[in-house]
Amino acid sequence: MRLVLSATVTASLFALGACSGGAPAPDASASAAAGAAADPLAPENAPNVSVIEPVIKLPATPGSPGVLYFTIEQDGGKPGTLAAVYVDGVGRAEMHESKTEGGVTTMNQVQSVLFSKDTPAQFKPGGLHVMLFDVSATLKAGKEAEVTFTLSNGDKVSTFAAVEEAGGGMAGMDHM
Ligand SMILES: [Cu+2]
Repeated sequence: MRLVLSATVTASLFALGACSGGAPAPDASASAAAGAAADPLAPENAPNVSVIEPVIKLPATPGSPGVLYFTIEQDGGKPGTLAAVYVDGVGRAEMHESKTEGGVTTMNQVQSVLFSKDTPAQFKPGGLHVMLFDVSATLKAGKEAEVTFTLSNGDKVSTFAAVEEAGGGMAGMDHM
């Protein structure tokens, strides 16, 4: 199954089915973002955007997905829109949202997530999370992996996430 992802950022949540889709990674070729000509030693991180406590949970079993949790907030200025996440050593990272209704938990892919100073976006168990497919064996517990967050305006924020063992539970389901 191939999911066709619209490039239109509507800040809506799109229900694109569960995690089993074999969709290719969204086009991440926009790495040549404009305005990157400043001090080469300075990080090119977007101003006023903070990523707090990024943590990668490794797959419970090899080949199953891992998951990334964090909180992202805008410290000032206009609210931001998170549009894509890239994790070094991971084949594909998708933003998902878990919901439980009537005892049934479903997980949908989301295309963008709004965040602001007053309303940070919290990616945590039971809600928003970033699902990590094709996790390389180079990611090991106790180490760090570089994570890059791309906003809808092209700004990026790069940081390092702690890598931890899976929390147990059913393979690939423990993040729900
Ligand atoms: Cu998921």
